[in-house]
Amino acid sequence: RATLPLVINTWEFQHAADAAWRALQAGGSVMDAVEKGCSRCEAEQCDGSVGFGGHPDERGETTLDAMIMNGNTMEVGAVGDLRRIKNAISVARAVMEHTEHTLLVGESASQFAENMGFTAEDLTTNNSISVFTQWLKDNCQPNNRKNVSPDPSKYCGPYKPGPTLKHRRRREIDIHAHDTIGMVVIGRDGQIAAGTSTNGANYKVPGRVGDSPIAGAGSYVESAAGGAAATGNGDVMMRFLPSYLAVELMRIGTEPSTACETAISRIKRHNPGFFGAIICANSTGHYGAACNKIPGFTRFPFVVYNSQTNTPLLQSVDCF
Ligand code: SD4
Repeated sequence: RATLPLVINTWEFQHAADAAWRALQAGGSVMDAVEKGCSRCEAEQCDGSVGFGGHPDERGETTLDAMIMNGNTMEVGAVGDLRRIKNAISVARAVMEHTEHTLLVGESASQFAENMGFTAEDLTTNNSISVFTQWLKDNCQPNNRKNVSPDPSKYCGPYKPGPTLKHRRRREIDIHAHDTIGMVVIGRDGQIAAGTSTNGANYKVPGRVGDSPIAGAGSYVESAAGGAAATGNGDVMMRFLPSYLAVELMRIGTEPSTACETAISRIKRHNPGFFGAIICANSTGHYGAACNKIPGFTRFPFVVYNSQTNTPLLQSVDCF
């Protein structure tokens, strides 16, 4: 039996679900709940994959992607490649509420955030510096020595015309260093909002933006149908708009877990080994999740908070 309200989010981020639930209990909107929940993860640096100090890019800088979507108005606010600002989901909401736009990126997004009163600060930490330094030493072989061909698997730029992808190092998301928070919140009256926040892929090429701030990819919601949020290898997943697909399937009556599985299957058809998972909830508060089974990733944990669980309850689904 499903009950409303419902908070559901990716991974073991129970504090995030708790923060979202409390926001609802305090009379906040579903948008407030998503913002509070994701902000909690940003402040706690959930898994090192959300917020400051995690997943440095190839130059050692941590940059953030986030989005928030209102399933009643279909408004979206998002930021990609945000620098020097910790609270990415709130900047995303400011984009939605204070501009006519949907997505701001890079330095200009940071400038917007500063103008909106967000504090600019260094997102690197001692930990991110030491992780980055080690990675550089182990993996990044500069292509600057005469008469020595660089090991293609250790190519880290500078990027010039010439080497094609198969000669360059492929950046895989480290499945043990997950992961993005994606959250769907349904209010008592059936209003739904969704959001995501992440520091993206490890050692990405600077400028890389993942799936998380892309509507339909990182998350998607329409109050009449449901909401979904994805996590995993965004470079692959964003090509398939899995959150959009899942919501459209729920709109025509597909059960949430089947909708989630179909969204994963669609990606799997072309990328059998991709790392990724999705959570789904329909407008009545039924929910599900699915993930692609690969070595090292066979179960996907997620958190559910409703009046039945009465607590941010950790659940999980077998990947297929
Ligand atoms: C990205 N989807 O930037 C994010 C990262 C993630 O589990 O979810 N990792 O590609």
